[in-house]
Amino acid sequence: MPDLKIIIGTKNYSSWSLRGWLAVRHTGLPFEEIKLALDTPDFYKQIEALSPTRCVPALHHGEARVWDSLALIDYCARIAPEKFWWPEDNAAFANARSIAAEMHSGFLALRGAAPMNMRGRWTDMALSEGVQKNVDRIDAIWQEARARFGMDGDFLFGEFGAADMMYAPVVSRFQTYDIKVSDTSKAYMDAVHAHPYMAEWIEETKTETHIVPVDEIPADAKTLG
Ligand SMILES: N[C@@H](CCC(=O)N[C@@H](CS)C(=O)NCC(=O)O)C(=O)O
Repeated sequence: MPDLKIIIGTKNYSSWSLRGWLAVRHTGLPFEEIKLALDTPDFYKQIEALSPTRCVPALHHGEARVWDSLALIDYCARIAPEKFWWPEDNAAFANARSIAAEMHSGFLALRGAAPMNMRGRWTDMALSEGVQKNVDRIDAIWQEARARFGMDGDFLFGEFGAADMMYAPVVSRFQTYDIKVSDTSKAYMDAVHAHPYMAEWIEETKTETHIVPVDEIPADAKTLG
């Protein structure tokens, strides 16, 4: 039984879980995965003993307990320091850490109006002013990182790392709701979508049958936000 254990929610919907899971997967270490059906009585019964915030993701590693996606990324970077997480260069690190924090605490309009729903597909959506502002800011973040720091690879800071983990669920949302972005961002989204860890996660969403009604917008919805 691996020493490392991650607790996550339903993969189709649990955006914070995806961030934490990508981090654990990126360590290259063996890990056990406990998946709880998000937003069900069973979830709340089981999560009590596993996470002090009653939220996923959470990570157990021996005596260590980690809750919250960003803390989990930091913890994984500590136990697998040989992998790429944050860029070395000072200006690049400042940018990477800032955009990760910005994702963690911001983009409330987008997060509220466009739940992660990997199996869902909507097209021709009109965006509210708040959602459009979030989209424009994210598009600018991705373009800037790719242009200034991403020249050695396909990801924000070249290699796949912590900042990409934080933005992976946004890539999925933009695909689900057919949100228009610049060509640079489109190419970045394709790279994230094709990343082997992401492909593994997406594959499993196809076999999940659990529906979270609050994360399903109406099939005929024409506006986000
Ligand atoms: N800030 C937390 C957010 C965690 C979070 O809200 N997780 C959701 C699932 S994606 C959850 O556990 N929802 C159940 C609940 O809030 O009761 C993080 O970064 O991990």
